Amino acid sequence: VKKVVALAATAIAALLAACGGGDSPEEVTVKGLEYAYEMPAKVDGGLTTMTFANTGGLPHEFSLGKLGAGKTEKDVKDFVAKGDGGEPPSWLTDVGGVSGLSPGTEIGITRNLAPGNYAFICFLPTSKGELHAKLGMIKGFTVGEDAGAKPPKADSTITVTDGAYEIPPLKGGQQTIELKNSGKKPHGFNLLTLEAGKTVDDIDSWFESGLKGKPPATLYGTVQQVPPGESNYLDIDLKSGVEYLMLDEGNLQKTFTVE
Ligand SMILES: [Cu+2]
Repeated sequence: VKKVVALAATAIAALLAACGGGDSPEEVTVKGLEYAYEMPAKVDGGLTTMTFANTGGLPHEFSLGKLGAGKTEKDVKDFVAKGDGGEPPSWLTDVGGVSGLSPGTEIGITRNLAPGNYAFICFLPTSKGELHAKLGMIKGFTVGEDAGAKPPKADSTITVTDGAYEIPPLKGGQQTIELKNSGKKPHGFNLLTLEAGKTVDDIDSWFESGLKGKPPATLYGTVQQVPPGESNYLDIDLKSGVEYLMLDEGNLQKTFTVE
């Protein structure tokens, strides 16, 4: 009997190790809809897992700005309300959030966040050309001290260098993918699927038109910017047999078909 108990204890220890130990990151959900974000006012610092869900009927993005000392959501709202298209103020730093997510899509991102005040901002336009941000899609939140969470265990790794994406064979289903930037510059990991016969140029035209008409792609957001030498972790349900496209602001791109 003792031996069985010992074996069970070993199995549990192995299982915990496989899950990244007892220090898995805090999980919070950030919903985007017309025209608001729904999320907690405070999250853990260090590695945090955010589930991004577009629960609305239009595409939404989750651009992330870190605010300087003493700045709050109201300061971001005042800046956006001015709407002069000028450079962002020095106290607002773009730290790369999640790019456009199509309605009904959901992904998770685990990343490191330093303590301080932040804001999600949606710069996508309505069909009338108004920024969603001006209609309410600005949400300030506070990141606390580093809670010491450990990175999740990734099922596979997508690496970007300054010249290309390296994407291993990927299987369908819910999984965790490490998004690793081995380059010397920041790089994005924008994931999408194109509609039949559509190209990246059609996506550019669609954005330039203010997202008018039938979308040429389904957008899975992912991350706008991973700093050099760092990793983010993507939780996603990949569909077998589907061709996906990974984009970095149009400079780097790679298609891959899920097994
Ligand atoms: Cu939006």
